[in-house]
Amino acid sequence: MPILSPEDHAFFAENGYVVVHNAVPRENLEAVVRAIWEFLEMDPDDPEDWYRDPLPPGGMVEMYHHQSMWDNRQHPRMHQIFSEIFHTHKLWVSLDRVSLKPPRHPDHPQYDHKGFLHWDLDISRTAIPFWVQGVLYLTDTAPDQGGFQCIPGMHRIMEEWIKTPPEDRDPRVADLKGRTPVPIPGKAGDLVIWDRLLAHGNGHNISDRPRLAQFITMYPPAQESDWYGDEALQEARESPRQARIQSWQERTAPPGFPGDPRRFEHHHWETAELTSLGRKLLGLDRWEG
Ligand SMILES: O=C(O)CCC(=O)C(=O)O
Repeated sequence: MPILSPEDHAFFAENGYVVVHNAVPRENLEAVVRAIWEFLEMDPDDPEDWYRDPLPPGGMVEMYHHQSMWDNRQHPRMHQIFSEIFHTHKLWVSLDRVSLKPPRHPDHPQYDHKGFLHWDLDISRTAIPFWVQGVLYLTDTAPDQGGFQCIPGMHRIMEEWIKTPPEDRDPRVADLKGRTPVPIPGKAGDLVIWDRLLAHGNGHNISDRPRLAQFITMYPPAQESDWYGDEALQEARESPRQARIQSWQERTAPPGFPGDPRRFEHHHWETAELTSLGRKLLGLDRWEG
């Protein structure tokens, strides 16, 4: 039975994003949350401990391969959701990070990240193939909690917008004139999938709780360069598949990601166990046909 309804597909076409509830079980979410605190070597119960290295001000956490993250990537429901978006089950999963965006704190102005909007591609490019990004909410996320935000529907006007660039436009930074970002609140377990043509980012956390999320997307393996970008793929040109496998096995950053200078995952954790689906989503086993 399909997970996405005809209404979900219509909403996605109209707005450029869709929210899918209960993408994975609650215990999976809790396991990633525990791993994030362990990785950061911070006390989840002591907010005074959240504003220091290795957490960068924007809250992007350079952790890629904990077993709990892989359990979400290889969860059959997660795979089915992306299969319905791409109309094929032969997909690879992104090796992406997690986010912990703490609430603003008067003593730590450098962590008062106001939020942003961008695209993860150079939108001055033409003929951009369909591709999506995704974020899994690990905890309930209120509109003021620094979670995902976007300009709904902007993907529909991008073709025209790209054709008429002002001289000074940075091709990855959204021109906000007359456009207001909309925060997308959600429950723990919600998966937001968005068309990459949508200007998106995350907001200002003015609540009293941290925002926690895992970035996950899937894509047909032939679209690998859409994930890494041409430059990073160049590094892995010899074999993008081998680069993925090595990143998983060694618990190191995939090509194109900054990585963690402490190499915490490599030193403290085991290589994640993969199911037969997980092996295919990584590229360790090939999809038939
Ligand atoms: O934090 C978010 O939800 C959005 C992050 C983002 O902009 C991205 O993954 O490209």
